[in-house]
Amino acid sequence: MSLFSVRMRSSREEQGTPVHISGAERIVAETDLERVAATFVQRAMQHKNGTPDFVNLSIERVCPEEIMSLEALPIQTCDVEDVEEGHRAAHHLLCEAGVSSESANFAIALLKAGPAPGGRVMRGAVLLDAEQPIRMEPDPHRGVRVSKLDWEPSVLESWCNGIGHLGIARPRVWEAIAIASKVTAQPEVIAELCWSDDQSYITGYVASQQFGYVRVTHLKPLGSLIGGRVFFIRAGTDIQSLISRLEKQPALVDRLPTRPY
Ligand code: PML
Ligand code: MG
Ligand code: MG
Ligand code: MG
Repeated sequence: MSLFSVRMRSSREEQGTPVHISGAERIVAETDLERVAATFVQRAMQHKNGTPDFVNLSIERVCPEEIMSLEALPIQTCDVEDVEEGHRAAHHLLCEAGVSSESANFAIALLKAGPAPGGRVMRGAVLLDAEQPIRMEPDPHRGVRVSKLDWEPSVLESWCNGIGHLGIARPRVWEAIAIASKVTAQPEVIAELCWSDDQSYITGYVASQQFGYVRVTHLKPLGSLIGGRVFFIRAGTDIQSLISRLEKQPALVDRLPTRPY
């Protein structure tokens, strides 16, 4: 069976600069290509953050032997009252995972202000040194876009059935878990911090192999278009090698967490 990586990203031009609106990723069988491509076009055109004037849809064959097998991170939820408490919780979780207090604070401030130059959102993630607050991604406009990943369909189905009672069996959550599972599986990555750039969505997460995917229920004010991802990396990391795996190595979540959710 042939597998294909299908990717979409959309943007609109503002004062001569393309501003990221949305993106999506799947790895699918050839027989599913047309259907998935159509849902991505629909998703791009109907995004809550606005109508794009540029949509890039790409389809690329994936070599099954190259696929990295991933275990889904287990989920926990940290309920907080407001943004301030959410940021304190995220800071605490990051420090427990091995990130320095300075780097954690820097990342939170960066996602609050908009990580790209001019306080804009980035298409990809920031790479931040976990010890000192130094950005390592080569292009701060673009960042590092985690790519070529998906869930194995039967594993996703079991996952949805298993966490049904939590009410979070939705694409936004399982796509974020796939990203966090691929990112934290890299030995150079200690943790990830994320909150959405979608103005209607305020829950974000801190992910690490140590604690799993910890949802923090309030990380930004409702109505804010600013969000993104920060990956905290070990000092001395070979940045090009890490970026190449995150962006190019196909990966499938094909195992449920061995620990309970
Ligand atoms: C996004 O929408 O871009 C990221 C969503 C992160 C949080 C998902 C969740 O509710 O667990
Ligand atoms: Mg989004
Ligand atoms: Mg996004
Ligand atoms: Mg790791």
